[in-house]
Amino acid sequence: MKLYGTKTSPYARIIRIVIFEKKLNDQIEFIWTKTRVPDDPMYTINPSGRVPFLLLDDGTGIEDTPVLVQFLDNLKKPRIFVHGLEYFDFQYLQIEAKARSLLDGASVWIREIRRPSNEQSPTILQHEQNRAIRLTSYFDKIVSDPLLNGSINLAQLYLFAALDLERRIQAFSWRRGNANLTTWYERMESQPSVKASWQPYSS
Ligand SMILES: N[C@@H](CCC(=O)N[C@@H](CS)C(=O)NCC(=O)O)C(=O)O
Repeated sequence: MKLYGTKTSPYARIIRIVIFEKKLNDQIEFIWTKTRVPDDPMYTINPSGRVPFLLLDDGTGIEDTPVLVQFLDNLKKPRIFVHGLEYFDFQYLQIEAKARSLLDGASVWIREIRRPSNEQSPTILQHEQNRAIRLTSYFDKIVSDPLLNGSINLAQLYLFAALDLERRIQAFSWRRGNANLTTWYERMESQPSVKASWQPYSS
């Protein structure tokens, strides 16, 4: 199996963490790729062109972070991500949804920053910055919740991957005023799977 991702994709980072958590790294080759390439031959097997994308040995493929987490977790037992929590625990589901909102919003923010400056929308930049401020402040208040500190789950990974985008968005200075979140992020950063999944953006 091959996992296609870019070094800058926070979603690909999440799947890399999952692969290291599940100790599947000897079965899955990481392929660093480029997205948004016109006429990319990959579009025949991955029509959306999005990463992370897992190419299976039978030539078919899987995309989308939550689907990939379920697939990989099911591939090798015991399951550590899929254990019922995500189906029935609405408190957990809400935390996961808000963490995903932070990541999705920050991803829109980066896309806007990366456009030529005369094409950037100040309205979108401001909107995403405001959303990120509200959500990081929310998470600072609830980050001691056992769901964000117990056994690893997708909510924690969405939140971590979103906060990690401070490396790419200068204005995303979420640490200021969010001491609890800062401590939480630093603990996550020191986890072996999180460390193993790290890539510098430049190389
Ligand atoms: N919903 C998807 C989002 C993945 C996504 O947006 N990936 C970005 C990179 S961070 C991408 O592939 N962009 C390329 C494009 O839009 O063509 C997931 O959860 O995996």
